[in-house]
Amino acid sequence: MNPYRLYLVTDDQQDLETLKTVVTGAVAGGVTMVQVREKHGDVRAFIERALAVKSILQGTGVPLIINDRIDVALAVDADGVHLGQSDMSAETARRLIGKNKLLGLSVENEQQLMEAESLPVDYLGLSAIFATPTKSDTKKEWGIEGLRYAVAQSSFPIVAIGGINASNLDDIITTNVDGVALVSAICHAPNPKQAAMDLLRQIGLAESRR
Ligand code: TZP
Ligand code: MG
Repeated sequence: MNPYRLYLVTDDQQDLETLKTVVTGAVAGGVTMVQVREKHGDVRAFIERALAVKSILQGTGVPLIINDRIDVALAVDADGVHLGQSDMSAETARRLIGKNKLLGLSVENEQQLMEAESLPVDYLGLSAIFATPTKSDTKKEWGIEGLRYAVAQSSFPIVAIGGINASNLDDIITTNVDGVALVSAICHAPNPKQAAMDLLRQIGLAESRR
């Protein structure tokens, strides 16, 4: 199974109970990977939230990925880590987590996309496809044509992130991208399970047309 197909990234603005409700629903709805992303809390809170998500994912086959922090990933024995360009280098991260864990890297421009070719990563996150209120420090947006170019150029699986929702998902899928990562389209949906089911159905239909 392609683990990147529908990749939930958690919203660090949501409290622990909401986080658990969202992840439980999203997993029931079929998300294929979950990243715990924390930008404001302290490391103890990060670990607590990661462990809560880990226990929801237990036995589902859905991998748990930790954003930015190798120490948190190791502490909770996550399935992988997702690095940004200003986090620890991919080489160092790989040495610390070993070869059996997933390592993702965000790339924000063409130069980073090319440099990633020689790095020991498993997949790339194309950040950001569209401007999004969820992350205010994104630089330029790849757009659909930038995403199409990156998918064609890269030898790694590509995950699109940033501003993706039902209204632009069909266009995203036409680029042959390996997966989509979303925060608000699932975390802020009135029913995260239904949202995940609807998004997966839409992905399946769009894939069958490409
Ligand atoms: N990295 C690039 S954009 C983004 C991250 C974490 C936020 C995506 O959130 P949303 O709500 O799916 O646009
Ligand atoms: Mg990061």
